Amino acid sequence: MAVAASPTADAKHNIQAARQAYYDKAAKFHMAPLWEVLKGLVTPEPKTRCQPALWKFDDVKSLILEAGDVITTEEAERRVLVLENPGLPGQSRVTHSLFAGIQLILPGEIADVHRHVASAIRFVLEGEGAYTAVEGEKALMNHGDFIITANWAPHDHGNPGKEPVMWLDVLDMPTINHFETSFAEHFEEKMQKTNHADGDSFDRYASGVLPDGSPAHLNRTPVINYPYAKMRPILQRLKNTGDIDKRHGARVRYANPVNGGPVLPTMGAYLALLPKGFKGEPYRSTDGMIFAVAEGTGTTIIDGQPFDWKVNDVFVVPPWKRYQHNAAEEAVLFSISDRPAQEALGIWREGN
Ligand code: 1HN
Repeated sequence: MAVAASPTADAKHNIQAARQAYYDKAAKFHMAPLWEVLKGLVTPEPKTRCQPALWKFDDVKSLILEAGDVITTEEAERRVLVLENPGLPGQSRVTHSLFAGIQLILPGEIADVHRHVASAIRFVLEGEGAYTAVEGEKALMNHGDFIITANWAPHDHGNPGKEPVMWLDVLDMPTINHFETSFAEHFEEKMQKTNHADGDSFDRYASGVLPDGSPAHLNRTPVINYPYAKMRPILQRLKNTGDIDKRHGARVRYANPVNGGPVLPTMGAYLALLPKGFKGEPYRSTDGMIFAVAEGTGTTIIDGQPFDWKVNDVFVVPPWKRYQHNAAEEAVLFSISDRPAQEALGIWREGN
C-alpha cells in the first residue's frame, strides 16, 4: 500500500535542503559548518590510518641488494627503499609523523654531503666497513650502532670496505613537512672534512665530563654515535640486577648526556633486552613505534595480531594500539618514535 510522505519526513527534507543551500552559499565565501565535521575532528580516542606492519629482513635484503644492480648511489643520491606503511601508501611514511627506509651502500661508493632541516637517525643492520660522517666526525658503522644526524647537520656516507652495508634510516621528515619548514642544501665538495675521529663526541660528552664552557642547554645530543658495543653490556647489567620492566623488558633510553633529555627534539629511542621466555604485559601509548630487532626471535601481538620477528626485521605499532612482546629466546629490540615531540607539546599519553 502506498503511503503518503509524512509531514515529519517532508519537514526533515526541507530542513536538509535549506541547510545544504546554506552550506553551498557559505562555501562561496570559503567557510564551512563545523557541526557537520566536528565528530571526525575531535575523536574520543586517537584515530589513525597507520597500520601494524612488519618487514622481514630476508625480503628487505634481497630487494635492496637488487636496487644495487639498477641504480648507483651517485645517481640515486641516497639508495633507500622507503618502508611504506600499508595504511599510508604513496606518502613516504612509516607512521603518520615519521619516515623510515632501508639504505644500501656498496663497496667503493660515496653518498655526497648534504644537509636538511629533517633530522635523521641510522640504526645499522648488516655489513661492516662503511662510515657516516656527521658534523666533522667520522662514525664507523657496525650492527646495532645508533647514529644521530641532527637538524641541519652536514652528513655524507661512504663504504671503503668490502661488503654491502645496510641500515635503517628514520627521519622526522613528515613532521617537518607538516609544519612546512623544509630547507635543504648541497655542498661543492663530495665529502666533508672529518677532523674528529670515530667515537670522539661520545668520549667528549658522555664520559662524566663536558668540555669546559659547553652549553648546559642543548635540544639535541652532541653524541654522534651510540655504539652497540657500548650499549649492549648496559642491558646485561639491568638484566643481572632484575631491572626488567614488565612491559618493555630491561630498557635504556638513549639520552642527551648534557641534560638527560632525548637525543632529538622530534625523535626519541630506546634499546631493550627481553630475557628468554619474556611475556610482556600489554602496553599502549600515543606515539607510533618503530621497532628494529637487534638480536633474537620473538612475537609481538599488535592490536590482537601476532607478528613474528627475527634479527634485522622492522615492525611498526600504530599510535594507541595495544601491543605485547614475547621473546622465544633472549632478544634485543631497538625502538624509535616521536615521543619527545609529543611530550614537548604536552599531548603524550600511555596506558595498558
Ligand atoms: C637522507 O638525507 C638520507 O642522508 C636518508 O642518508 C634518507 C630520506 C628522506 C630525505 C632525506 C641520508 C632520507 C634522506
